[in-house]
Amino acid sequence: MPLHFSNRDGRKKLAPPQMRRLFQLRYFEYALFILALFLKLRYLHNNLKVSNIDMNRLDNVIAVGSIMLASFWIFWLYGRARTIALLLLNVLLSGLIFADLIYYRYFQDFITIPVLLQAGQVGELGESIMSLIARSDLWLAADIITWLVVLIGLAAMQHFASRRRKVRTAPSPQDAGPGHAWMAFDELEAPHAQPNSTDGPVFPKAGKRPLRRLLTGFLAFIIGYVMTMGPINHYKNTWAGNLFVGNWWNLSLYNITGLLGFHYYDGYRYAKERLSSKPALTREESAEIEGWFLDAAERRNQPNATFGAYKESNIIVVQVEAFMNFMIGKKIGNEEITPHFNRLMEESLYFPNFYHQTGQGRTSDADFSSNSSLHPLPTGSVFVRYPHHEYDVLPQILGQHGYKTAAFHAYEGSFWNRNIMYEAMGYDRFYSKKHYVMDEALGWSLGDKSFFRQSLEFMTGDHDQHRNKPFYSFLITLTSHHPYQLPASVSKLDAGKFKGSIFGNYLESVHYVDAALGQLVEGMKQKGLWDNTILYVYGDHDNSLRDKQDYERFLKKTLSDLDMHQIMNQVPLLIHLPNGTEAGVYDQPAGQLDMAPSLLHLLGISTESYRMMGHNLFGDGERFVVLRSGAFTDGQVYYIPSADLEFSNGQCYSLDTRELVNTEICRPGYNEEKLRLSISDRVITNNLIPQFR
Ligand code: GP9
Ligand code: MN
Repeated sequence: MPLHFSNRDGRKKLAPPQMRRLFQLRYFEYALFILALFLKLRYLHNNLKVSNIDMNRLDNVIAVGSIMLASFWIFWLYGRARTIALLLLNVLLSGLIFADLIYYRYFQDFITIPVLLQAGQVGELGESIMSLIARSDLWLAADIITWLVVLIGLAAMQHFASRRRKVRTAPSPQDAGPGHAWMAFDELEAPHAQPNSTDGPVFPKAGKRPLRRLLTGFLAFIIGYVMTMGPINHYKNTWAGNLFVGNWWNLSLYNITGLLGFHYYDGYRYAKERLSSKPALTREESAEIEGWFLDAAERRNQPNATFGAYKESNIIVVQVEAFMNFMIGKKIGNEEITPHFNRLMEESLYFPNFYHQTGQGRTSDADFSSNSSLHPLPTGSVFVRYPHHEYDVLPQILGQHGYKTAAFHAYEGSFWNRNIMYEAMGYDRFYSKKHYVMDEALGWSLGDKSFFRQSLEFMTGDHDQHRNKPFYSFLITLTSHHPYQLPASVSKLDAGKFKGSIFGNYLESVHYVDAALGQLVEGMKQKGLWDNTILYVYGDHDNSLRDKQDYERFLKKTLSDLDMHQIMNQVPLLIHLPNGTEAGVYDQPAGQLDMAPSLLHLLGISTESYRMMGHNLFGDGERFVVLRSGAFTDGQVYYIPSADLEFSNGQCYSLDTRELVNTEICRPGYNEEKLRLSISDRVITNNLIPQFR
């Protein structure tokens, strides 16, 4: 690429050889482009300020590879078209990085395609956008500005040179016109042009070489692909095995793929979920599903004395992290593990045969199932996969009945896609980590004691404009999250023989949460909420500790497969009604799907027109609890599916004798369980609820 200057008589002459060599590098501008984008990705990364996510050497390789994947095609262009394309691509990618950075500073998440399609989420930034921009963000535009300045400078140089020529000599055709400023770029494509030929062609033939450009583009793609996918596959085959299956958090995906890789994956994920054709339902199938819901509504809606008995009460739901049933009422040494919960049970309804019904979506599944009365999906989380489909969910229904509604969780709002999903569920507010003062740093985030105290302030605080409305508050605790490590100063339980083991740590964590629950109750009393609020407390899922020996040592008995299965799937449910009414132990099987219909029943809101699968815990109807794994119980039998999901290979137990019985006894239940799971899956994935309304 000979770089030309104009000499005094207006004729082109070559730049000095050193400079020429520099600019003769055919890929100089591309290398500059890659470097600039790479530095911008690093800039974004350094601004994320998130622990446990670093950018190591392999991540750098991914970053460069993913830039090449976005830009390989520019080699197919020629001369000025290529330069313009590169500049525009730079503006586009820099804009994306900038937009992600701003979005991240507010939502601790990255922009995804569903977010872009749903303007509300981005719009929420509104006036805060200015406060989210840092002066140093100008770095993101530095190279573009420089590039533009160089181009304008070149244009100006050419312009003045041609004016001088006009005065002294007759203008030659190629000296005139706006295209002149691009001459240097066009000539990048002409490495073999005659260096001394001042009148040579502006687009020398040698540079056009379409086949060579085509191959260069493909080569860039292949290099980019290998640099991106090589390390990602390495991560997948080592520590990140399941991340693309559950994909619960965009940040953990980013940790593997980098920013551009994340956007590619997001595009793929979106296309797979939205654009791939789902088998359409026949009219008969739709009618069957609709019929099932109508029957369920009839079974559920038997008005009795409790229907509407707590009309317009406030509701506080507490979904407690990894809170299991096996240690409720139990002691270690002489100490109760959950003393506050145990006291509260005396004036509450307690359901010892309550099951979590979660799948891969863990906490988000418990949340979804409890609020929508539908099953979670067999893979992934509904929060992440189908946040924009419609559901009959508690916050939305209660909002329509005059309640103010809020979700509370002192962690990153983006985790489990909550920012998006909570808006879609109709919550008025979502208080996430950024709303809380970190005055009790514990585990993943804020300790549950402070979380409850501050959440109560939000519910009742002076800033609350809807003070006279009843409220629905959905709280999710976090301190008792795996790996259950509490600082010694916070841990108040002596786990005895379990001390120092993860099982012991779990018991200590749960003991802390129990104390926090005690403080929540005290706080509710102090704020005058105790007698006009329904408190609904349940565990979200198991603790992921599956070593049978621990449970046998703790419970001091040998455990059968049935015992173990129940232990891992039972979480406690406690409902405290104003004035402690209806208190007692309720042995019937129940599950997370039962929350929405039961609470609506207490408030006197009929669930007849809602597509809900759960029971009314305050009615006398049948009880049939289906777990996402395909296990089920009706209170008489308990079916545990086999790994191959072949019915006859499963185990059918009598709950009366706790012995295995003929598997065929479980067949009717098995058929019903399969039907329910498939109805729920179809309602979610085919977005059937708006169709039924
Ligand atoms: C974090 C919390 C934990 O926000 O919901 O989720 P989990 O890992 O238990 O599903
Ligand atoms: Mn959880």
